[in-house]
Amino acid sequence: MAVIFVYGTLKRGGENHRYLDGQAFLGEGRTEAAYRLYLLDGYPGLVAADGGGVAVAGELWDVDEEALRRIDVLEGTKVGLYRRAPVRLQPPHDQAAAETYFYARSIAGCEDLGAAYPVERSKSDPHEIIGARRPRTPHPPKAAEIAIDPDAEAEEPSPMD
Ligand code: PCA
Repeated sequence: MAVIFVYGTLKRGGENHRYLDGQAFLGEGRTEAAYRLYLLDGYPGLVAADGGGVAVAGELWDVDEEALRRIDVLEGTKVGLYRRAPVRLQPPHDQAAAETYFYARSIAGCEDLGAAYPVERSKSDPHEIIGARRPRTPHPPKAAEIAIDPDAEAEEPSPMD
């Protein structure tokens, strides 16, 4: 048996969750704030951060050897797509000796997902398969995109000043 931390398509409701059929759900969890999450080709990739890491949300599962082997194949560990290695988690899972799938290729140009991958972004969304548009939640503007209005009135000085 092995404990894995899943943060992407393997989560409950995710495109590849069936790979965890019959395995034991141990609970939701978060990594230490030492990682970053990027959107690759419809699925996410976790990488170790050189500073500026976030606490990535996911799930802990206790899996048997057979399931682990199948998931290794799915994640392309032999072909260098992901690498399964120990991940540092926050309590109460900090002693779980969990491993996760680190993305092993370049994340250059990939969207930064922040601290979580919403499973509904999975590529197998039927709306996307039939080429229809589906509503996306708008991204919050980045700080640099929020216009500063130079004509905005300065606050009235208070009579106490
Ligand atoms: N599957 C694995 C790694 C990335 C992905 O989409 C997971 O869910 O953790």
